[in-house]
Amino acid sequence: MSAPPVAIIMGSQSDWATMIHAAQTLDALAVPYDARIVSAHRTPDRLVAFAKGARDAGFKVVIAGAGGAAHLPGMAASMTSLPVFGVPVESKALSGQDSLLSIVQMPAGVPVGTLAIGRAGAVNAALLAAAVLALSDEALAGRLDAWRAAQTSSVAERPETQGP
Ligand code: RP5
Repeated sequence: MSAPPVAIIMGSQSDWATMIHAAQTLDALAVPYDARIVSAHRTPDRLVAFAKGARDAGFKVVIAGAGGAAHLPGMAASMTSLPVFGVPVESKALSGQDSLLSIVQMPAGVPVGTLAIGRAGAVNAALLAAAVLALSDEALAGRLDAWRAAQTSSVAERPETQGP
């Protein structure tokens, strides 16, 4: 059986609080995905097996979230030609600056599309993954347009006063 189009991989269970926002965004767009814990440091063999087999498994796009010394997106990208979007998870020690810098500065030849730190990056990684899939899926392109239109219509013209 073919894998769903999107793989969401993350370095730790603790990353799920961030990466669930990618999953929920894909849910909203009716894009199937598989979410897995794949650590570059703690489960390197699992990473190699996943990344080397991802295309043959049927995945089309990989979203990889990790924090701290965040090697997961880059190492995954080194072993697959699928598009890889990296999400820097906000770390406790350095607020995700370490994650961002670990992911973003890839050497020429091994691309990782790096998103913002934290929830915004996870949501946008899912939207980018959907946009890639929508290149060959008219129905999904329509759902993406509808998602954007709903976002636009949810923005009030003027701010409401809050609090006492
Ligand atoms: C990274 O180390 C993970 O991606 C996670 O963001 C970070 C901390 O992991 P835990 O110690 O919470 O498992 O590999």
